[in-house]
Amino acid sequence: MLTAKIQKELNSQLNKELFSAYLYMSMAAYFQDVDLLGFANWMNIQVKEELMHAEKFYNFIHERGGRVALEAIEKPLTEWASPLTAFEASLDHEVFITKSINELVNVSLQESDHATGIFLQWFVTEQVEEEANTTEIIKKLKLMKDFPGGLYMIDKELAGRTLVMPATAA
Ligand code: OFO
Repeated sequence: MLTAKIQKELNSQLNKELFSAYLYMSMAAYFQDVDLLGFANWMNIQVKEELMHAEKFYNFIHERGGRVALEAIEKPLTEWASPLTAFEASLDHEVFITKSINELVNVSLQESDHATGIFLQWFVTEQVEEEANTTEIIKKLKLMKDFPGGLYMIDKELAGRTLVMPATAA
């Protein structure tokens, strides 16, 4: 059984995961608009991953006898000055999500809800990967900044990203 506090926090994180999907869908649309289809592909895969994150929270709340209560999803930005700016915004968002997951772990400890704590460990690990993946692309974008055709090389590489289903997906 979930305490009211944990249920509220889990629902709030579910909303943040849905916003993540919304934000990355907006970034995918931006990349599509500027004909960077590999970047758009990468972001579209990210959307699917975020929806899986949201689904994990949705399923866990129900599994614990709680009640999912969906809230309004914030409107994301629709334009970025450059691919680098978009990826920097993506990293900022992932850092925000990492902080939010860490705070949720703290709340689960305060409430002595160890089942929620164990559930959240998957997300603690996932956030390391989320930040690393985005940081790697930012590094490449900076490295290739003055190299003619560099952006298209990265675009070609990002076109190859496919959805990897996590073994522990709920
Ligand atoms: Fe991008 O990890 Fe969920 O939000």
